[in-house]
Amino acid sequence: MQSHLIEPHGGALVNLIVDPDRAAELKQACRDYPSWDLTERQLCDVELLLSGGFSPLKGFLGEADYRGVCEKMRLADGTLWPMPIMLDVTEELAGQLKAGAMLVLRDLEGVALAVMHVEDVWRPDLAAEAEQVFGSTNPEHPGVAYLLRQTNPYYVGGRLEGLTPPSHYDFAGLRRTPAQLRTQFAAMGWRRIVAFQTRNPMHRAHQELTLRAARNLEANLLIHPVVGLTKPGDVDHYTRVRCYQAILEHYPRKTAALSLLPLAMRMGGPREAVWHAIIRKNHGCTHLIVGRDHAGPGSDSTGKPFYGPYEAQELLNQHQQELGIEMVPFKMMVYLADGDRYVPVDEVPDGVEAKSISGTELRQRLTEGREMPAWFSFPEVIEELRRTHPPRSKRGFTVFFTGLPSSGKSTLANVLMVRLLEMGGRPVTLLDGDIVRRNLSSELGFSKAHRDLNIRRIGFVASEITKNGGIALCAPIAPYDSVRKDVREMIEGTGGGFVLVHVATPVEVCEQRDRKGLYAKARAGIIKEFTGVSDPYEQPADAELGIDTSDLAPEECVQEIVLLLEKEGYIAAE
Ligand code: PPS
Repeated sequence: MQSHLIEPHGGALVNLIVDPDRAAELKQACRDYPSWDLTERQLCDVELLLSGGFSPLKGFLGEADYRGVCEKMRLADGTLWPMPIMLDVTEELAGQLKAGAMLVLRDLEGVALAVMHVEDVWRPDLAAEAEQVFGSTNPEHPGVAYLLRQTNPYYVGGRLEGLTPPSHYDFAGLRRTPAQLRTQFAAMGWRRIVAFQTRNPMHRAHQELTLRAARNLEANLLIHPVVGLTKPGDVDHYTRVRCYQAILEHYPRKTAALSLLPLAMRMGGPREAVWHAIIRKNHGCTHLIVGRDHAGPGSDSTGKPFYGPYEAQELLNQHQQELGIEMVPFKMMVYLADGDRYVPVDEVPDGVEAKSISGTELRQRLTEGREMPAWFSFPEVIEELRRTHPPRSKRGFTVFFTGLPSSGKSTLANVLMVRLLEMGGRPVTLLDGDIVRRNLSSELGFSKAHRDLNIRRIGFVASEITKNGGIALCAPIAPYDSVRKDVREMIEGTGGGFVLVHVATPVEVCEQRDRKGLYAKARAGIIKEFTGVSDPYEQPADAELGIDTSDLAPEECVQEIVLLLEKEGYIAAE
């Protein structure tokens, strides 16, 4: 029944899940084997190894295959394979393993997913790998950053026997393995299938483009979005899947299908495009749409793109004959008001104005709660995006006060809390220095390590509050710049706002106030490591606002903060 479908890469679809008897035998034996808790990236890789999405691979690469892939994009037997699929482990575990050992691979909850027959254990040169695979060692490239900062120092290669695929509780009905998709295609009589790879929400331009591709090729369409790991900062997959489900209704009936791919992208541009083609071939697709800067990480901080806009198309073009899956190259689609239609950018008639909205502009419009033109997207898609990306005035935010003891942090935080509660709308939580020390950090002292830990705890709680749409007001001393920056990153990463207020009252004024009598004790040497007297305070250079409370009433200071929050859109008229 499946004979009319395209052959998998290497000729046969790999299925590493063993039969129940062997699984029972292995599970018993697992108790005596060393085990490894898979990282998120490794979990994605294991899933596609077990299901045959990475056919012909039968496990994580050994050293000879690894070298071949890095240097020549080929496995040791000559098969084209562009991306190293590696199991990186700690030095400690590597020390317990040698060829012939068995290693249990477990998911985040400790469930044994597979057993590896260890063939190779070695320490790779990760910088050299970055250069060979990504053409760069610049950590602004997310694939490079992962290699240089998050990858464990040893690689272990070997064949896998799969016990069970990783479990997913989200959109289970939409996650189809290569075998399931192939069965589905065969049952529907689909033989020419064009795949669309995406990590973004789809709008009208994408729908027009995929429709065109399918029509021109007289093929069916598989929308095959990545829901494993994509580029940091991307729209979460829950939102995206709801958008894809909505857009599916805009294709002629029974011509398009949606399936989710648990891939961990590397943002490897050209090599990644070849990899994507192999994966789609394994899933039964005959064609893959490849656009401008396919799977590219964009540009570095100097504005230089990591890859040329059509480099991915060029590399795949060189290999498509060998692979047998065809590339459908496409240019960016733009909107022509005249005729209410989308055309490829190189087909825009002279003198006609073409429109498009970039991802950055879309995010900006959502943040500001601005209107979205009907030509750009479908109302259901916009509604989904608005639900998860409300305007700033409806998102959570944190105001983080920092300053010397007795500088006025707590007073300002308390007055600001009252003002925000009077306005209403969002819940407000005060994480004052003393309150936190009593409830969250009662065992901590005032060494640098303890202060940093204290601030990280405050940052964690504030980021949870912010993520869930609330307002967190933090008022610790937070004397160290680097941990303040980490907290900013953590909170901004939730999509909420972060406003750093430096309460810059001079130390002489603070000491004169000495509300708790602690400066006096510090001068007398009774309290050690006292900020401003015998311990450092690093002035922030990145504060959104600096306030010297020496000659201002608290209400006046807070008014400045409120005005800033209004200006930045955190608070707005209903
Ligand atoms: S930190 O550095 O951010 O962890 O400090 P924080 O948790 O905000 O400190 C809270 C209050 O502890 C009192 N206190 C001290 N401060 C600084 N240094 C030393 N050694 C110290 N010992 C006790 C101090 O009153 C801080 O409160 P504020 O409101 O800043 O005066």
